[in-house]
Amino acid sequence: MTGLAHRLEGRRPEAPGRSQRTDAQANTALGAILGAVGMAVAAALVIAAVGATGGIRAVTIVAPAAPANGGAAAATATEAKPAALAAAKTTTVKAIGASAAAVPAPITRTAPATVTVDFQTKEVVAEVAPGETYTYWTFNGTVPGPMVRVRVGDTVKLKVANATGSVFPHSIDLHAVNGPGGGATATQTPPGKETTVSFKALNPGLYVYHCATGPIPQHIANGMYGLILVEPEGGFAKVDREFMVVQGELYTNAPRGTTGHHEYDHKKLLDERPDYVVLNGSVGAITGNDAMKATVGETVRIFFGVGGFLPSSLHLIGEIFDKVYPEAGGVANTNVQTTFVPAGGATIVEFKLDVPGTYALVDHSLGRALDKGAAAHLVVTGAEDHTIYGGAATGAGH
Ligand SMILES: [Cu+2]
Repeated sequence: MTGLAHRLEGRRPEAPGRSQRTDAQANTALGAILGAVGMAVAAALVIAAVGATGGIRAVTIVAPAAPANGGAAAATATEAKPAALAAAKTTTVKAIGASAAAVPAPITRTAPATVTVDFQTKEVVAEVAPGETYTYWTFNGTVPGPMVRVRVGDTVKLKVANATGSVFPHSIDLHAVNGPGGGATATQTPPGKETTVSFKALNPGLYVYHCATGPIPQHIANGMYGLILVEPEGGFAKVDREFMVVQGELYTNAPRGTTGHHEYDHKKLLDERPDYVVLNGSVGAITGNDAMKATVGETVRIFFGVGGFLPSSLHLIGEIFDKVYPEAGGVANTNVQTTFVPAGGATIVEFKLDVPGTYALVDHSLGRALDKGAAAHLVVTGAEDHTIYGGAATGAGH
């Protein structure tokens, strides 16, 4: 995918009700992509409440070109006209996306322990893109919720407190649990109430957690998912950087790019036609100031999960995963270009950085990345090595 140019640009102002046709045309070019602005997000760890701060973030399509054939335009001309949206709501959190750097530190203890994890479920209003608001349902006010890190053999005592201001009950199903509903049967929690559940982490690996209150697909689509890592005995090999990225979708009553307040659209969810496919909650959440950052020569590990319903073909443009734990299981593969991550699944990828530049982590079902938001940036600084890469490392927009 080295032919894809990355460009960092501010978001182009768009008229309300912009049709999808522009996206389709831009898509055929596969040329200039992925711009972003962003700001910091407060980290969110286990055993702690999470607060998010931040600002506007976006990925925009630039330089739309005429389609190579008229097919794409003709097909999209039949798309239903986007709904006129109500005005954007006042946001109750500045940025919904959890920081990719919000990974708890590796566990150094050599014996199991009892670990306390507190979740607060909160319904908040935030921007999915500038001028486009959505009512997210969250664990601790961010999407994804805080990453939990425990060790195999640990006993986890987990509390779910549903905020007083919530409208709906919520709960948690952790795929790391051996027990009914993954904890969901014990944690159905009305607004203003608390529930608890405990479990022993028997199986090492990286697991998705999500709300499991009906209608479950809606609770998940609205942002109620995250990752729990159960470290194996002895932990993982040491790396220089660890990041957390979780993919999800938003199904709304107007296409991405339509300003105003977007409402959940159940039919689109059933049809699996999301308007947004996002990495960490909103378009461009892991770009600009909030991009992942590393230095040439460093080793990087990304904990990646799919909280939503579309499987992800995870690819880092311009790099190769030296090691992948497929489906986050116990056996590693090596030298992988793209790894497949199922809905409700996860993976762990590791790689060493050889050349500086801006690298895009994408779902290689590229319409999701280029048009719908599923792209994150890794900014690598350091010395060039022209024996490894002889092209421009800081080309247009980098
Ligand atoms: Cu819920």
